Amino acid sequence: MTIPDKAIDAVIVGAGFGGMYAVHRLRSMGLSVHAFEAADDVGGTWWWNCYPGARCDVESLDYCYAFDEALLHEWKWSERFATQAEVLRYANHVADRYGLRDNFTFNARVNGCIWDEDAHLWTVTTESGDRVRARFLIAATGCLSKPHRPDLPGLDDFAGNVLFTQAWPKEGYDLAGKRVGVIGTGSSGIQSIPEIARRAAHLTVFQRTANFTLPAVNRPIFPEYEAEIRADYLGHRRTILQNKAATVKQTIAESAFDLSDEEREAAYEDKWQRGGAGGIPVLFADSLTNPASNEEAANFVRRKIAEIVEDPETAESLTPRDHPIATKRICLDTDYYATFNRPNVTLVDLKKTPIERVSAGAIITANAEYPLDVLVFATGFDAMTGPLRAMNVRGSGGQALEQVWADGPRTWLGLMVAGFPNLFTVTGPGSPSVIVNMIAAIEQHVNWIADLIAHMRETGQTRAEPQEQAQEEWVDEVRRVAETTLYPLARSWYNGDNIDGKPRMFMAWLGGYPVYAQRCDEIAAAGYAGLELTA
Ligand code: NA7
Repeated sequence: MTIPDKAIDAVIVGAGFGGMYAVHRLRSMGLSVHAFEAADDVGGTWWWNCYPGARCDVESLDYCYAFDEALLHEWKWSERFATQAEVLRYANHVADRYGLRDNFTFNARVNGCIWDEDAHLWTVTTESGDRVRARFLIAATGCLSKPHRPDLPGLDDFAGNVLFTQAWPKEGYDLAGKRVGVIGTGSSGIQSIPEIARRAAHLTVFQRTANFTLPAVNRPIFPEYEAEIRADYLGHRRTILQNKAATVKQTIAESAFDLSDEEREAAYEDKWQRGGAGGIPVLFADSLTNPASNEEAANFVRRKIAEIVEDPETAESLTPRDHPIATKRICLDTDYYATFNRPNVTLVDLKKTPIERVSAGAIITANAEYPLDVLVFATGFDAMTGPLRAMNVRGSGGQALEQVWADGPRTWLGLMVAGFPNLFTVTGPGSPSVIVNMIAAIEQHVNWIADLIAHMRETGQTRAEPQEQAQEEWVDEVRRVAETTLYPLARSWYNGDNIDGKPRMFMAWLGGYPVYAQRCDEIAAAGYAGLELTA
């Protein structure tokens, strides 16, 4: 699309599910919109993260838009947990169906956003020199889109190929006959390791922290279950939106100790056999608040690791002991622990023998050298704040978001930021975002933003900024809710721990989707209490 010369209503950043829906929703209201995307097509995280084994960990029937019932019904998912390729096909289908690409400039990375206080307009520029002026700026930049790539000593000397799960070659990469090293055992590592092990001559996994992962038990969707949902798909959606994670409810009792030892063990076993992420850690409502309850779930998984992994030393290294289960994002896998029984797989426990350096053909640790042809980084992201800070946003009085957030992100509802009028952060820090079904969170945010913009147009307002006091209260509430849980006990990207120098702060709302959505609705119904609306 040609970039408009005249000021438009809204500029949207990102062509993931957030940006796509924002374009559709605002355009349907008759607004003029233009959107930028760094990649060459739609899909966001599903465009970039195309490593072997990449898969959604929310059930397909719930990981989709619900804004159009016809769309819900016409798209058929083939598996319980969709592959990256299938989710990307879905994103493309949506883009085609609603003509969304018409409003996008692709291969355009936003590198500057400046607020003009006199005109009440944002000026947004890209690395390639595009420039748009717009009343509203909608950052749909995703929570996990700025990669974290650790700089290992000697990495530049490595003569083999260096790959990143987050930017896997689109044309694929033939691992056959190769000696591969994977650094990182978060979700991306845990999903890709079994696949890489099947293809490579040898795989060496460099693990810094053992992580909890549960069997996905991926399979075709049971036809009776699908038929039941499709009989009233929107009703099903309304039902799951009443649950904390905006997915199907798994909790069976308030406390792990409401059941006898035998009953509890049987319940964990049942969930383990059925699979899925929302199982074992949320089976009991107190799993993430009561350390003893959490330890029951953690010990169950630890026993499973000991049963599956044949070599006791490898099993022990794979056993997480430094954080409560699910306080680092729980992973879903297919054959992860069993992969370490393969003769072509070696686990290197970096807690015992840290990486010293990389040479032309190997990774060298404190006591061994591991020859490699390919090095894969599955080392995560500068989560939540990284993508927003990278846009170089300057608000009222020229203040930089980077500076304002130097001690951690401060937002109102995870949606807006004091000092940055008319800026909206879809699934921003301080909202449920990564803790819940992301597509549900995206739709709720975009709908709220669209309703506010409609209200401003009706009432002739051109500037919206949260009051400092309202923002501080929200930041405080997010912190207080987090402190009632076990989440702050883990060193994780939820807390900013994975990036050197990043301030420690729990970055998501843990009070659950329904409470959050209700709060947003009440604020809107009260004429946007907490927001300063001016003309
Ligand atoms: P994660 O979950 O942040 O995992 C990154 C992994 O990389 C984790 O095991 C890290 O160990 C490890 N890591 C990071 N830096 C290093 C260095 N320097 N040396 C060794 N190991 C390192 O990212 P993912 O991409 O797997 O998953 C992110 C989300 O994407 C996921 O939760 C899903 O929502 C989708 P650490 O634990 O920090 O010791």
